[in-house]
Amino acid sequence: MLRGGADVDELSSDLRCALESLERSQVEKVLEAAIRIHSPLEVIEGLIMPALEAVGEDWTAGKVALSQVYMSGRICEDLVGRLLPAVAQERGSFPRCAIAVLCDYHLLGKRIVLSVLRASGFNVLDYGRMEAPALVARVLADQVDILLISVLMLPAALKVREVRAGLDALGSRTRIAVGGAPFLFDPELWREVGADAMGRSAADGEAIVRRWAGEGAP
Ligand code: B12
Repeated sequence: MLRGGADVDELSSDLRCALESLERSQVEKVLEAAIRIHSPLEVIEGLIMPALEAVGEDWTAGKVALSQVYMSGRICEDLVGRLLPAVAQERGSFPRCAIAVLCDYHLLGKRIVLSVLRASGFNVLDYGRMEAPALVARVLADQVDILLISVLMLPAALKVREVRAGLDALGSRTRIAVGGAPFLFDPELWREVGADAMGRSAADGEAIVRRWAGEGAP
């Protein structure tokens, strides 16, 4: 999302170093420099997200400890909260949207998607983290039109099937949009678990909701 160039490469590598060494003040400095040139969403999706993914890869390769992944996630969660735009004017009650993290504890992606949708004026219920049966019950009780599900673990992604089956069994017409790492790793997975759409970013989430709300191209 960020335009390439020396400044972006430098910012990316500075951010990754600052995160891995857990120097919060340095992370703040890099983000302050980035925000002078780019929009908050560009900074989040073009810099923070890839930096966290790189930290995750370094953990997989045994180069950093899980505590570093955890702390860098916490630092980013906090700073992203400050970067996200304030809630904009609401558009009214249609479509009724809700968002949840299904069965896992990776919460940052959901938080960003939620904030972007709210900033665009959509009234989105935040269900936090839920298991599949409780999620189905809640969606039915709230008569949700669009359910956004965020997952970062493959076993959690497979649980979307349970949500779909539970909703179908009770005659619900709720549409499901999914996002998160397993769907990025396997681009066909969203169809296999019975979702109606998949988004790679918060901006995609907004585009999906707009389309289903009848605001965009079909
Ligand atoms: C930070 C992190 C953690 C932190 C989470 C902190 C927190 N509060 O969220 C901690 C340390 C707790 C953690 C723990 C674990 N983690 Co972890 N973690 C990560 C890491 C490095 C980054 C995740 C992140 O926050 N990214 C930044 C956010 C902004 O990105 P995002 O969530 O993808 O969301 C964006 C898009 O995907 C999209 N999006 C997301 N959801 C949705 C939904 C919709 C509807 C739409 C449209 C779009 C959308 O928009 C978002 C904004 O742009 C990833 C690496 C990766 N490649 O993702 C591993 C990763 C997800 N973790 C992994 C693992 C294995 C674990 C642990 C099992 C480790 C362990 N052995 O204990 C535990 C499990 C915890 C659990 N049960 O949930 C694996 C998952 C593998 C898999 N596919 O199953 C990954 C992929 C690392 C790896 N390469 O192996 N983790």
